[in-house]
Amino acid sequence: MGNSKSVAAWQKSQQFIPGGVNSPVRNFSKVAGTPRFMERGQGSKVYDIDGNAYIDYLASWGPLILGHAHPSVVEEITHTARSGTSFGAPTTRETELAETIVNAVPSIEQVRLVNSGTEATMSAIRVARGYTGRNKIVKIDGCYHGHVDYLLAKAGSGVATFGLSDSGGVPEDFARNTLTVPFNNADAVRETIEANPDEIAGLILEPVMGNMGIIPPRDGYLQELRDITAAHGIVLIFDEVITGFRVAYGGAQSYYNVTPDMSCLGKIIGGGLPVGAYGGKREIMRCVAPEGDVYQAGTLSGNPLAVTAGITTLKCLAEPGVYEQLENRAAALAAGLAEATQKHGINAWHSRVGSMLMLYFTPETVTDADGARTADTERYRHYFWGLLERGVYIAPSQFEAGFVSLAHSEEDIDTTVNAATQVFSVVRKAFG
Ligand code: KE4
Repeated sequence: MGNSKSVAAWQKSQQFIPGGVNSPVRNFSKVAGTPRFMERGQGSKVYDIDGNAYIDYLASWGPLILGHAHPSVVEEITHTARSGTSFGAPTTRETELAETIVNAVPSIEQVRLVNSGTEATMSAIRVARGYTGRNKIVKIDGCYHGHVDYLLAKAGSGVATFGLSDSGGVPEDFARNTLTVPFNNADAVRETIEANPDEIAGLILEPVMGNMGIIPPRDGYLQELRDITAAHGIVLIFDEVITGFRVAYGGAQSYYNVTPDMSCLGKIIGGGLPVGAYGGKREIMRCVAPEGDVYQAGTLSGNPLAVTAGITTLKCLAEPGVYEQLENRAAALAAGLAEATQKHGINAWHSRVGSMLMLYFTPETVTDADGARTADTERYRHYFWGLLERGVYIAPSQFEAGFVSLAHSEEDIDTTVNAATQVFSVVRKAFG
């Protein structure tokens, strides 16, 4: 059906919006083509304005674990909207979502709802600094925590996609308190702490890296970070904006059985509407205004519509058998893709944790951001377009993640593997 309407829409959007998009990674610049303007989604599919249908593994970058336009979510949002959309006053729904999160996530005794993952991580770090009275933060090379000024150092996601080492517009002294270490290397953390005695407020990381493709923690790594930070009074912060309610109902911290001091959430807890959250031990959260002196606020924080979408989504995820289905579907997809790359002699590193997965076109083993950077992004570009032309929509960047939802059927998985098999034969020919 072509893409003439998306071409026209993009030409127009670029007149009014930088890059024609409201978030950089949407603009396909690293796969060199016209972004597809989406009209609607239903279950595992999205449909662009030219009428093309795609099996969707982007899932709006993670939130849509139930699939698009889930009937319960749509019904509850519609019902709620009829009573008003925002009051700027407390509602019992916010308490219901907070209680659900507290009961699900081991590290969280109290939680503050915000409007994005960026707000969540920014606020968590401010709390860690307020709680410890220290200034420095340790982050992991390749982890992305949203567009927080001082966390854009060596970030993943769009920063990596666009080959930026940092972001423009961030004064040097903003990043001065940010120390960066490689993933899966506990000694580097020990050395950094020794070099900055009693100065480090917090260590923030994605427990499974999801913004340089998918990179799992090596056995024992998270527990080592837990032990090191506890020994030095450093607040350990798991950024579970992607992994929260994704890899397990209790997030990566329950999947790996390591409990941080604070956690950040987003994406899935909003069910496709804007919700972020940060929380942790009650002793730490007491610092947050109005109870404490660490200020954080938001006009639409805990918004009734967004909170309703989140509550409904988490209720669906609490049903028996949900994570087994996600595991089975994602495992079948990963196995099919691995078989297809082997069949066509394609050097690829396959990585998956639960229903989030990615393949890297590299002969290397990927255990940190440097390993991910060995991936052949030109091959990935061919893979992306080959799948899109065959009705499969994956992340338009090697440095992102793919997501399987409860709406993906066995037929969707078979169709995807067949399409990938065709693409790998083309890639093999194109790249020898
Ligand atoms: P938001 O501010 O985009 O809601 O969340 C920021 C964020 C924080 N932490 C992690 C681990 C994240 O992955 C994100 C956002 N993820 C990116 C893509 N991986 C969102 C897509 C985009 O930037 O448009």
